[in-house]
Amino acid sequence: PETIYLKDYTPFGYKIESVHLTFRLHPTATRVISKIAFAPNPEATDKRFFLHGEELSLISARINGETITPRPVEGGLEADVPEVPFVWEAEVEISPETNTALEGLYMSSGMYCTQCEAEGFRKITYYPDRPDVMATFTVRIEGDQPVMLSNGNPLTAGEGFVEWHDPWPKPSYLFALVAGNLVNHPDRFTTQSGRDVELNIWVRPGDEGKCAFGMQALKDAMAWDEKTYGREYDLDIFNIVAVDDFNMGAMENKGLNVFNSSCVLASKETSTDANFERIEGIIAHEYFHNWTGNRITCRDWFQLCLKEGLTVYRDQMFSGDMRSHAVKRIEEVLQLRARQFREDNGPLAHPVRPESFVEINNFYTATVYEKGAEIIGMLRRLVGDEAYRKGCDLYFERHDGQAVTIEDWLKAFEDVTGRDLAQFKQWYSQAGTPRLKMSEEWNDGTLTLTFAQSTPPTPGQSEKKPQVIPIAVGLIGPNGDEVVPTTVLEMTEAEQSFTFDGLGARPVASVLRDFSAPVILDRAMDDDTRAFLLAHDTDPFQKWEMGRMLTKDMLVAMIADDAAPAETALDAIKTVLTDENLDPAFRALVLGLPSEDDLAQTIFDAGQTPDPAKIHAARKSLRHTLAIHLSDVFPTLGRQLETPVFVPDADGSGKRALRHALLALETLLDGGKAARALFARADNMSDQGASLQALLAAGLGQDEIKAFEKQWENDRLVMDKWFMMQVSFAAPDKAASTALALTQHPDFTIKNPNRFRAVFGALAGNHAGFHAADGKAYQLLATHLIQLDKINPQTTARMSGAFETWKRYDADRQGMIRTELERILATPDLSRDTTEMVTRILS
Ligand code: B3K
Ligand code: ZN
Repeated sequence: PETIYLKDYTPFGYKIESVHLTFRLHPTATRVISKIAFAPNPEATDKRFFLHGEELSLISARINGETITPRPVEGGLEADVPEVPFVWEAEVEISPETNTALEGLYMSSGMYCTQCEAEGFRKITYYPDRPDVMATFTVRIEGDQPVMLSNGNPLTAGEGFVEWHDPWPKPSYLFALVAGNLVNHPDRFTTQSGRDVELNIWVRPGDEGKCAFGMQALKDAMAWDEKTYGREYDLDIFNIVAVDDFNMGAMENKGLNVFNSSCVLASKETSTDANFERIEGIIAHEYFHNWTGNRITCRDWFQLCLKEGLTVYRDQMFSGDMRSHAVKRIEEVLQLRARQFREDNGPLAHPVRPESFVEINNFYTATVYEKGAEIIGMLRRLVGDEAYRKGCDLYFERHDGQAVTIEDWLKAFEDVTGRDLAQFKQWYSQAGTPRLKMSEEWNDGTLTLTFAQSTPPTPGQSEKKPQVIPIAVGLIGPNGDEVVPTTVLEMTEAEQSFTFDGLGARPVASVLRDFSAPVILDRAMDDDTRAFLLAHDTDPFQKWEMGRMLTKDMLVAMIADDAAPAETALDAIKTVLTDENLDPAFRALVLGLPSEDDLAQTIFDAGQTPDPAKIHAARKSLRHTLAIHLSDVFPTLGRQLETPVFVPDADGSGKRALRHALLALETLLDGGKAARALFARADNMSDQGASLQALLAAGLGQDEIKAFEKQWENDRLVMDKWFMMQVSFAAPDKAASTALALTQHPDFTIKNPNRFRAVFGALAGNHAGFHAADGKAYQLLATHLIQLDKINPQTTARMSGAFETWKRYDADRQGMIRTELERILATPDLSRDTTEMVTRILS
């Protein structure tokens, strides 16, 4: 397969004035008739008229009304065209029903829907399917479906047809069409300038009762973007549709967002607190794309982080405002470390703005999204809140209606601040997680902090340059009072010192507050100092981080030499846990132990080979010790944390999170009594799911698993949880056989990405089970990836990332994984998506 390079970018030879599309819907023979007004692009030198097109049957093509015969070429067609404006017309036939890749126009539960980002529009009609070609679309849909939707505002409707017009120029990846038997949950929103907007969430009949929460999230997001960024909605209607078969979370098509039903449908009976939080965040994310992505889009796919990193940053700030910034930041860092650091420290490491790709869908990664968002956070910290807002305003004003680059984004901030952001820009081009080594010196009232930065080599990048690292620091005096509030040190050199003088007594430095940069801080610190900061730090992130370091070190010692858990650490955790002045959600996070995957990486980074079975055993043993150590506080705390009425807000979910964390520990001691009681009386999925998980984690719960299935057999989204939990909590020697047995269940299907992920995502996430010494889990996953690749390359490629950490492990495991990866690669007709991923993982 061909590799595409950023350096090869050239503009398309033609501009588009308008696009008219007619769809005659049919499950296996949909006709798409296009009429596109082209004009030569004066800024382009390459005048080749090439239109992308894949899996299309061309019926006819015309230029200025005259029938022509275009030349078929790899990935599309070419034609000879006039050097003046002309009209292109084509009719093609496509088959939505047999489109199992869920890209282009496909069918899900009897309903037509589309997914065009990144390059799906070329499976709908011949078109310059690249983000820098923007045009206004008018769409006519002919068919007998009760509801037929496209982008923009409704134009006309009649017997068997509807027409839509989108006045805002957009690239083809934002095109959408939905048609089916849908019902809506309607609402309205008035924008700050007085535009009255009709809002709808469209779902399958029966799901109407699960839309209210998503609708409120949408209205909150609309109001937030006006208040925080001055950005207003720009059409008369905003539609959201829930779809069961979807490769990712959701899609920001202009005026017609399409959602994986798991990311929009919510009810207290069927959704956990974590589901509610995620739904709120994703609805906001897709809505925010209307400005960061749609009105201003990417020049080419290498600039993906321009819209994704920025939009993730925006949704993170929104969620923080809606809930708690402290808790949200800790959750973000947990995610970043679990997904992005893992990626950045393995064979799939790539810059936030990659320089080449084979299949762009493989670059919708934690690095582009999450590290991309961290870069925006650092930029804001460096320029300050006011200049950040001014820079954004300038960016919106200057580039509205354009397809732009990271350079354009940064230029807006250079122009409002007068700063040179050249070195800062390296965050976009240099892959790998920087290591920041810190040492300190105390001399007569002066504290000197010295930092040395280095980034290990990553694929294709052996040499790394120093980056700009904002290090937020505060100082805590010996009596626990803060003597220097947060200040941001701006590190630009490979090694650099910063001094604080005029200090009375030697303070303790709180470093990298709020996780001010996505780096790995290496700092020698004893348990007492950590316990001190855990008790006194005013920065919630660092406070949590100290607890995390205490438990991590304790676990690493237990794994290495079967050491007993350290009393200082256990006591420090208990103190935080029982501190009623602290948010329960925060306390729950302090009680959470580092994951087995995290421990494996830590052990590997320290130069040792992680043993998954030992890691699992140590974590289990620490959980048991913690349970005993905390058992005297269970009754009182449990009572304080009751939430008689379920409200999925920060307060309610925080209390439940802590109560569930305690319940999981208690279940290790009481034979499942408390968990069974909660399971029996639960009136919401948070309680029901958490009690079932507590039982499963303790090796109990088989009766409850049966009851749960009986209760929820007709609810797909809840059944995904049922599949997932059993694999996630299976004992290491049972994980592969549990997954295999579940694939025989009548409700298992590899065609539905949510169901496939429920079983195999859970298998890959069960660290000790996935890495069980017999290699059965590796084999099982590889076998199913090979099957899925024929049906859905995108999800296959994504799931192959389960193997990305293979070089951490011993020679036996590496050998077994290599065998499986080579087996996948040897599959005849393996997709471009999976071929690229597996090749990179193996390299
Ligand atoms: N932009 C889409 C992701 C498209 C993924 C294509 N494989 C959703 C989002 O980030 O909002
Ligand atoms: Zn996005």
